Amino acid sequence: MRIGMVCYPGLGGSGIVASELADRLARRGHRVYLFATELPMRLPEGSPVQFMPVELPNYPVFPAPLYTLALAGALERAIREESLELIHTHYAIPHAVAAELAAEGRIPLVHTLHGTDVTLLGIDPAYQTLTARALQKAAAVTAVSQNLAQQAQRAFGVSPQVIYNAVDTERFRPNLEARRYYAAPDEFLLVHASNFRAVKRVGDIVHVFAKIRQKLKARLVLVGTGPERAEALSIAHSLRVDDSVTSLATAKNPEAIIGAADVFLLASEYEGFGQSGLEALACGVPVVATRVGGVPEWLTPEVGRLVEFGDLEAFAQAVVELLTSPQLEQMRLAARNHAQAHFNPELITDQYEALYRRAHQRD
Ligand code: GMT
Repeated sequence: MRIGMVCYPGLGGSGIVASELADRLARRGHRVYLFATELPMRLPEGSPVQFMPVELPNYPVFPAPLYTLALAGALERAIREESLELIHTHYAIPHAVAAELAAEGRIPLVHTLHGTDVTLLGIDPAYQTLTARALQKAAAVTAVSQNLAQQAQRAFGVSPQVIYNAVDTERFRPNLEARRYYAAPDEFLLVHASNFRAVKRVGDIVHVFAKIRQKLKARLVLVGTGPERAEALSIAHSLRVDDSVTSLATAKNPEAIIGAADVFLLASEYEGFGQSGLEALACGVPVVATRVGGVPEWLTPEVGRLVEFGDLEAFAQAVVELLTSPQLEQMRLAARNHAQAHFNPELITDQYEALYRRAHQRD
């Protein structure tokens, strides 16, 4: 099939999911065109996917570059010139509307909802009506968790099929030999990785870490960067734990450090899924996370702990209990097995392929 895939190229999980899916589909023999404003960071090197840059011409008359129109134009050209047979967008805003503008009913559209495109932007009156209309007209809508599918029903009046995210367990694997680069032999190594947006509550992670430090010797490595990074580091300074916190802003190979951790921390206010936590499980690293959004759908008691959002005391307590538990080693094995068994990339690609076939037949 000739598939146009659309995503944001940056550090966000939706771009990762889209790029890796595009790559796997192309390796199965589909012709896949990946549309984004820059080469997506996690598109594997040497991938057979054809990157289609979305140029953003700006003119002084525009208040800002017209991304939706530029993307719609690029998709429309590819429908004619590359004979696209289906478009699959990741993150509904504004991709669902742009694809609808481009296709005008000529080819089926599939949209995958990821999180804040429903819970934050999806309820903003500036975007809600037209996005709902585009999603309702699509051949298929998917969501990355049951929780997000329910939220989408309320926000947009659609009933998405749930297709969970996958994790590449070849790439995300235990890496305990690297532990010595990040922590002293007598320190536990705790890791958080994200795009440091407000919803990730990285400040809470630092507060939790300060509580853990009162009980155990530990080091916190913060992987990635974004708007809240400076604030998180300033909290570490004010709580006098900055000498035990390492910030690694570049995240080209997050698996190298995640695979060396004892426990992975995720304190988000909401997660449509929580891809970084699943990547930690694949590395054999148990996760302590807030009970929000789609997180409880992959974080079971055998592989980690759920705590109520905002209860920092309980969060710290759960981490200390895990680190000192005789079951930690068993949990590490269970974490990797769980990721391999339930979030296998090939099985998840099968689900998308089946969906594309149905969408095409329906059209
Ligand atoms: O997590 C982010 O801030 C970025 C965002 C995105 O769309 O790039 O991530 C969302 O999609 C990921 C992939 O499906 C999910 O794992 C994240 O949970 C989701 N983020 C939120 O819902 C906050």
